[in-house]
Amino acid sequence: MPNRFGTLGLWSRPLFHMRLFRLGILAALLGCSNTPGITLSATPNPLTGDGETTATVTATVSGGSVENVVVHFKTTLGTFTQAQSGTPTLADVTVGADGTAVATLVAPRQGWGTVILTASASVGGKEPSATATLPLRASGGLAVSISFTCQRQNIGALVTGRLTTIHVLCSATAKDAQGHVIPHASVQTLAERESGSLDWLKDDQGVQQFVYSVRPDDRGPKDVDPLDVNGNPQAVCPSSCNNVFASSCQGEPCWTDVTGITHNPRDGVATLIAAVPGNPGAEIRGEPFVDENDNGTWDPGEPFIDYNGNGKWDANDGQMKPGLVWKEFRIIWSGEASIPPAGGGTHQSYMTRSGNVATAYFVDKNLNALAADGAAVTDGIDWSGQCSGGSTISLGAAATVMDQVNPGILFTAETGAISAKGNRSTYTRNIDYGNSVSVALAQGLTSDTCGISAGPHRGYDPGAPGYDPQGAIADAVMDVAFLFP
Ligand SMILES: [Ca+2]
Ligand SMILES: [Ca+2]
Ligand SMILES: [Ca+2]
Repeated sequence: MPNRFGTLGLWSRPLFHMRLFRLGILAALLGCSNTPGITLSATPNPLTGDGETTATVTATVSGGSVENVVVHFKTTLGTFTQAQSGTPTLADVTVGADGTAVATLVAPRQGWGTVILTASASVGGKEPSATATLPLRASGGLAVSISFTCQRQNIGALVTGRLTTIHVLCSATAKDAQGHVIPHASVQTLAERESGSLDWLKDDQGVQQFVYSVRPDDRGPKDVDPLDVNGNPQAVCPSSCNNVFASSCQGEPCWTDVTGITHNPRDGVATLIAAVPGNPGAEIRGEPFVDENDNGTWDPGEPFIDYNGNGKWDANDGQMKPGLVWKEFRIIWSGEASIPPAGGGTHQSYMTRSGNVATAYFVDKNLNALAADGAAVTDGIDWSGQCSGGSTISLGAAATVMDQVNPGILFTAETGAISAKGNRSTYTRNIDYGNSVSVALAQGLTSDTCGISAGPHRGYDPGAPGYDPQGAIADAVMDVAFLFP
């Protein structure tokens, strides 16, 4: 009412003052002489961190008129059902006649630590506030192991001009000391910086499902230095890799573009983490962290979960104590086929012929295999050919089915780490597609030059429950001329 004072005409001011006077009497009758205050409580305590259980958060305002008083709730973890879109950790609730305001907090998917709740309001010209803490507990008990995988391990997140969000279904299963699946386990996730987000979808009979989403403006995995044969990073791509496919190129293959960026397969590898509260002693890897540069240890800037809340990453100290059990999953972000200009390239897709077999090798700018995430056997390489001298060329197949299983980089099944770091052969698997070719020379010719074309068409967004696959691409066609026979 006071902020409307300026809009009142002179005639109404006496009336306004009368109202203030009456309000003052009312406030006095209600005990306005008390200092305005607010108290805060939450129940149940502790709260089960399963992403679904709710806590009732009650603020009680006293010491002044509660009419139209709004309590501002805030939480450090979880979300309020009363929150406005975009600010899930804030909620404004008007107090009732009894002086209380009630907010509903949906638990985070985190089974450890403490939620800190605050409530504040403007009462009787004061701004009282209160804080309450609400411990979280692991849903279904503590784990000794966790598994974590996604349905695809190579997605087209680096395709130039992509306008749609890519979705992939990922799942995590936590098991207890008896080897039983823990239902509704408090599995939380972590992703490499600027490399998409993992959102919990549901508990499917103890399997926690997450949707990994990559928006068009997610920048993607960190540009990392290529590794040498000993697995050590090298700032400059060695000249022995001037042709990345030559045997002289040892270690991780790489090339340097005109802007000075080294392109190597690990530039397209994003790491995702799932973690769950573990039995004392089950944590043996330290606090969960995203090893963006693949050196096996945490480096400044790498995302981590600060389980003990000391503000820094901690390695396992060998002590038997509670901690997080965690697992990473590495997923390749790949782009469109890197097609060489006329004359070829030594770090781009290429084609060879040996006898009557033509083989096309397709890589993206980071030398990674192309994502093939369409419906089963719908991703393929289209082949065609023509001879300049009029000979007849036949291809064994007009289309070759693309590999939808192998992601291109060889990952170790147990740890998800890149297999045999520093070994070139582990970075360039399954990039080749072959086709048999036969040429019937035109009459009078002893040889003929025939062009062979190969071009992939594929889906690069697998989709997830509730999200249709959207990304499809016809890569540029690679044309190479060979002299036959
Ligand atoms: Ca690089
Ligand atoms: Ca690291
Ligand atoms: Ca820490």
